[in-house]
Amino acid sequence: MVTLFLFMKADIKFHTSVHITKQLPKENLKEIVLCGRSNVGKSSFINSLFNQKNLAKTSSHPGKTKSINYYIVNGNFYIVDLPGFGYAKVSKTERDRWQKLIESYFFSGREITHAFHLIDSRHSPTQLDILLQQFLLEANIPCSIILTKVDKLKQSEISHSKKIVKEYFSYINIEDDVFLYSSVKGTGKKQLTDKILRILE
Ligand SMILES: Nc1nc2c(ncn2[C@@H]2O[C@H](COP(=O)(O)OP(=O)(O)OP(=O)(O)O)[C@@H](O)[C@H]2O)c(=O)[nH]1
Ligand SMILES: [Mg+2]
Repeated sequence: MVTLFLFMKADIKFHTSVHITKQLPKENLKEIVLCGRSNVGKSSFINSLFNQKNLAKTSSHPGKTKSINYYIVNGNFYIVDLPGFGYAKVSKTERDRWQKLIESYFFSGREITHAFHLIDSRHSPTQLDILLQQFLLEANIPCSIILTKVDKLKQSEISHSKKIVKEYFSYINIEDDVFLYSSVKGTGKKQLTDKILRILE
């Protein structure tokens, strides 16, 4: 059994950026993918979980990550940062390009071992979050939800946020597959590290 130590010492490196599907890596390693709306904190999640400062580029302006970014951990598995969706200001051409890229990624027959669907804990899931969930179910990709930015909420609001997730996605197991996270405070790091280790077993 790999221990928590693995993550503290994890050797994570940027691997490649994918703008069109033929750029997808040839190596067939397990992939753990981060998806969700723009600005929910996907790139910040990578930096904080792996104790990095600026490995994944983050921004307070939505739409920062525009390509599928692959990171390789201990030469052993990929963490995949998907560009966020639902950012109103992108052009239709850009949105269409995004949709095509994401769809072809999920249907590329890659070894997508698990998807983490990140949702800002301050907001209810949107129509696009619901679509993403349907999509992951159809593609048969195991999924957990991460409620992000919990440092911005009071305890009662966090409980409410969990309740909302349960209402929207009743099939998700709250105990095993809903996580609270704060990249700022480090909340949830241990739980997520343990989860990833279980996924990789
Ligand atoms: N308070 C707080 N802010 C956070 C947290 N995580 C991310 N942020 C902030 O939220 C903003 C967006 O973070 P990103 O990590 O760039 O979000 P993203 O989901 O990768 O966004 P796209 O690349 O546009 O899809 C940045 O200003 C971050 O500093 C958190 O846990 N707490
Ligand atoms: Mg990003």
